[in-house]
Amino acid sequence: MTATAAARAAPAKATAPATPPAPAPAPAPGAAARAAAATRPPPGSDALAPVPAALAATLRLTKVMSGLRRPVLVTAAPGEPGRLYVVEQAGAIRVFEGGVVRKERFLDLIGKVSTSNEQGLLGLAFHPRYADNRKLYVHYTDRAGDTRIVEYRANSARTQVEPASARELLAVDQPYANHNGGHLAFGPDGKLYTGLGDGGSAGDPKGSGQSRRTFLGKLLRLDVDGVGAGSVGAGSAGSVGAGGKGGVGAGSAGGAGGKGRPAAELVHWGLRNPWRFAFDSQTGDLFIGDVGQSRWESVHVVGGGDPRSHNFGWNIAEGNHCYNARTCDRRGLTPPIAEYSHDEGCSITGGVVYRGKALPELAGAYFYADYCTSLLRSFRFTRDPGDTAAGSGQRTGWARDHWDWRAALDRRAVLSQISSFGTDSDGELYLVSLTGTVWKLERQPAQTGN
Ligand SMILES: [Ca+2]
Repeated sequence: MTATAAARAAPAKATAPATPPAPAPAPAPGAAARAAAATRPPPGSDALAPVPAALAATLRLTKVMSGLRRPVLVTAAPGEPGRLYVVEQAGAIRVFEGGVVRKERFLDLIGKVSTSNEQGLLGLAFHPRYADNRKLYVHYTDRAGDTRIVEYRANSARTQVEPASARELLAVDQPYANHNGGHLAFGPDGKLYTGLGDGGSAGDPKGSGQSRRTFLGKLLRLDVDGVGAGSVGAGSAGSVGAGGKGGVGAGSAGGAGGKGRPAAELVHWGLRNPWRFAFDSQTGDLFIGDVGQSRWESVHVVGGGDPRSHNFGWNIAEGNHCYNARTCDRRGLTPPIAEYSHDEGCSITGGVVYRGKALPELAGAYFYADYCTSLLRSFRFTRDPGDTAAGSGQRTGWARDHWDWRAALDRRAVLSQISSFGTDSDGELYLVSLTGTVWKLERQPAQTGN
């Protein structure tokens, strides 16, 4: 999210790639048809358009919480309808229920986390079987600024976390204070996914995005239910050598596996700062909002069940564009599905796919925003039917119904510093502002005029 102007100082020219596309591999039976399909977009356009007026007129944003301290997340726990958890960056998790934010903290890590602009308590996810096992996961930067992912268990009443239940799953050294990623979400495979930025500074000076020897600049996953000890190096088919040769992890505090720790697998790479990502609860599609450096903010999408490891290009490319060079070799890099330039924002806040009950006309719409300008948009992802067998480096699908919401939902321009999106147990959509406010997307009350 909050990359500073200083962090963006490195100049980069946005230039159309001069590199020709990679030569096609020898076709397998049926591959020609798939390749043809892969180059043919589905009906419709990916062009940005205002949300249809008839739809916009039925919706509104309603303020449901205020007075929070730098909130960065709202989420719900399985089996707890009517309750939301709010993460405050300084290290508190608070409960929202019955229209009020409870005074007592569900978890208090204040004093254990670092507090510069992009540091702190950054992520929270509940175990899919939380209703039975009361396990939850947090992602924070510790007092030294290094990344920690820790499992906790709630008390039997689920009113507070038991501090003594802490089990550290992953620790990664951070070379700089910014670009820490921080999100946590369980995937359709039951594994815990997290994103780490390139480590920080500007321009990825350590080359983390393109290095397979660091967890930085990656999307990772952990099998929190697996036996920790002995799983080092196990990896799995499709993992990018994470832990496999002991390469990754050797250079990271804690690294992959270790006593009581699950091995972390590299899933996707070439990311700069995947501050927020989300899975579509219906399709398993993965949406990653990757914060750009100087010119371009990107949304990457990987179809549910796609077994490949995608390289999204940083710091060879920034979105669809060469970074810091007129030409670059973008072969093997998977392009974003949507992007916008710094003429329209400065730091993307990846959102969620709407699968709620109240607004069925929004089913499948992925929302995202910009932290700096409160740009607010959505699109639907159409998976490329040919995108199954080939390697990383081709378009995974297409954006459709790409809508600009700001004029419709923020008529008085009150949205600012959008830090996150979230959903409640019904799948209804919330926007979180770092200024302390949480908004809910709702149906306008029926007009009862005379
Ligand atoms: Ca960092």
